[in-house]
Amino acid sequence: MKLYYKPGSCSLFPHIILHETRTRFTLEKVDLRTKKTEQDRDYLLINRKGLVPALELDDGSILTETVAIALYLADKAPQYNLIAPPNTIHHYHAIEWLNYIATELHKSFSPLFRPGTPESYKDLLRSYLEQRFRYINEVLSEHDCLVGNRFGVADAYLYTIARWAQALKFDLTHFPALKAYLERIEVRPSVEKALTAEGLLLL
Ligand SMILES: N[C@@H](CCC(=O)N[C@@H](CS)C(=O)NCC(=O)O)C(=O)O
Repeated sequence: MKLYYKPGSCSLFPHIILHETRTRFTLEKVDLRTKKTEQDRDYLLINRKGLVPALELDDGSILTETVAIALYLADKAPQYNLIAPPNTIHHYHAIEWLNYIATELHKSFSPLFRPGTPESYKDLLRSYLEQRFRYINEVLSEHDCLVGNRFGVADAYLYTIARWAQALKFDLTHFPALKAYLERIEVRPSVEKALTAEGLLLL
């Protein structure tokens, strides 16, 4: 398999899951501005959406969308227990978190990285995101992980997106349980390997 990625972007989430599931894969970096890959290929011919991540499967087909890729990898390697089996309530709680992170966090962060976003809208987004982090901090002050007290797909997604809070200088000192959680996740070998491959620093 091959993961098309941009360092530090949401593609870090499936990158972590590739390591968690001991999947054999290669990486190809994408310049999202020029839509060229590091092998000088037109990325729009690989993923017409022009977004990372994209996963090239061994049959050459392409799977896109962070959550779909992560669930595909987790389902292919159930022995690593990255999501509870279907028909258990923990399975649906994992999906509940994935959806929350995608819609409430991921897509609220995106405009903060765009140079054209008006400052007043950025302020609104920052306070919206802080409310979400307050809720997550409350949950994590009672639980070590998001679902069933074991690391799973939702934790890899939350770690990936919460890194952006650090990059954008959100003050996480108000959220000690979240901070401690991110530090616990960061020392997982899968996370360390993905960060190293993407040239990223620890939080
Ligand atoms: N719904 C997509 C969103 C992916 C996404 O937002 N990717 C960003 C990086 S985190 C991107 O490629 N942005 C490039 C652009 O907006 O041109 C998913 O979950 O995979």
